[in-house]
Amino acid sequence: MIKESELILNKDGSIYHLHLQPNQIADTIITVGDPERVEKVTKYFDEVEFIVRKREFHTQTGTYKGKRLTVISTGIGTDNIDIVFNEIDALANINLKTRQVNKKLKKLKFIRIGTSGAIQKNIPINSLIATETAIGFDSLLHFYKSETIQETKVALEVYQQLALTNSKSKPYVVNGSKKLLKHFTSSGEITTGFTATNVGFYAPQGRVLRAPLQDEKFMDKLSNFKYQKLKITNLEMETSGIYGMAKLLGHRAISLNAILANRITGEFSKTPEKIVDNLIKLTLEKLLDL
Ligand code: R1P
Repeated sequence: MIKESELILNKDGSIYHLHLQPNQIADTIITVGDPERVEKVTKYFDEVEFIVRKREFHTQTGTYKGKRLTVISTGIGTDNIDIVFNEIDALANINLKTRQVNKKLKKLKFIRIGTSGAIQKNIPINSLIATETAIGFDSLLHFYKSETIQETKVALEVYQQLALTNSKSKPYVVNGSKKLLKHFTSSGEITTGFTATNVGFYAPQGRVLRAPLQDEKFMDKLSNFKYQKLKITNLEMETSGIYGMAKLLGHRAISLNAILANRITGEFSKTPEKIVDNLIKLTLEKLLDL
């Protein structure tokens, strides 16, 4: 039995941060960063069963062309991913009344519809990338017993080649679902990528407004990193956590990125809403035959 202090429920029996009940989540879950993006997905639904909002977590469950889907905003960062994945998994796999883990575990599908910046010159803005492998410069996964789900060889290579001076935590590397990757990339609109995740938007992604960087070469090292055929394609703030938590808990996940910026050429999309909308429509259609 999981203690009240560990599995926290609200007065209405819903899970602590997300404020959701077990029957309110579908088996396929779309995660978005921005709470405002939830409606940009569900406006294409046949119907929305309900809307729940708490902090940065905005959830809507409904059907798209007859398929039941949940769309949830995670806010920014892998710290939020820790909460969203543990609480959604609890809704699916823990009996909240008896506080016991269910004997038969559900395997959910998670699809991130996110935005990101490319770190290779040849990746155009307004293109779409599905992450095959994620490298986490955040430390989330290190707090879980997770060695067996990590790609430790690649992580060691990153650690050695980058010779990080700006982080005390070692990077970790996790793969997404091969099946979902194939499904989303087979028709060619979305290319395959190797995504780096970090803990902030400015210095952790090499941006300087006024505060100087501890390691000015960090971005160069990231974009020049090479392991066999792997080059890091893009940088954002959630994918490593999503892949790590999904794998740990026995779910499938894929991260789809609308490339809004190219950090090497310095360009930013003139039509960010349009490219995100394209990714939303493409994702919804592709989910129908999954
Ligand atoms: C930063 O602006 C945010 O945008 C990206 C980053 O991962 C970070 O969450 O993704 P989303 O647009 O999905 O939030």
